[in-house]
Amino acid sequence: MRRIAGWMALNLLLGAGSARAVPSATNSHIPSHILLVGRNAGLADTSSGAFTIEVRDGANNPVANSVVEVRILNCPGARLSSQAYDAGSSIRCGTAGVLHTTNALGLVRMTLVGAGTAGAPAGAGPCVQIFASGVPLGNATLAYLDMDGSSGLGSQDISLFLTDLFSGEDIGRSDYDGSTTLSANDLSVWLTVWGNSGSAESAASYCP
Ligand SMILES: [Ca+2]
Repeated sequence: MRRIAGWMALNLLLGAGSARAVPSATNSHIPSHILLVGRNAGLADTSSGAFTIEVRDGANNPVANSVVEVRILNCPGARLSSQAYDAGSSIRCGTAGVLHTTNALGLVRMTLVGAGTAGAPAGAGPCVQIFASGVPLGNATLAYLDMDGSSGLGSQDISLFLTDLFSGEDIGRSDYDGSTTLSANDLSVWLTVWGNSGSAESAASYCP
């Protein structure tokens, strides 16, 4: 009996050890492109913006209870909602980060609520930084459906998008399909979300 109790204690210790496993960027999976979305009925527009991150360690085992942070600090003109509007996610305004803890399978499903800033300088490239337990997992590009950050998706947003589209530059915030170039397909992505009444509301407030 004592021996069985000893084995159980050992297994508990081993289990606790694996929970503290170090995430591996090589074995983890992150999206290459993320859409920054608005809200519907007061909640994150998951239909347009949800993505999954899978955190695995060096032995390719899932890392449970790992805090994933998706930061948009380096994305030109991007504003992060000061509330997550997404169950299980929280906001760290200091790093413009959205936090979510992995489940037993090492998975998180997240949606980033926020917007652009009308008149902000343009940029391109993988400006989003993704971490798990403080370990950098990689970067992703980010496009903003709600370009002006007010009144959900509307005429000013499409006007700002068209300005980007006709600029001749491949501006990241308008690259909705994540192809790294701006084209009619990006317009199609925006119109599809708008046509389905997606992201009909902007965030109520943004990180300072
Ligand atoms: Ca808007």
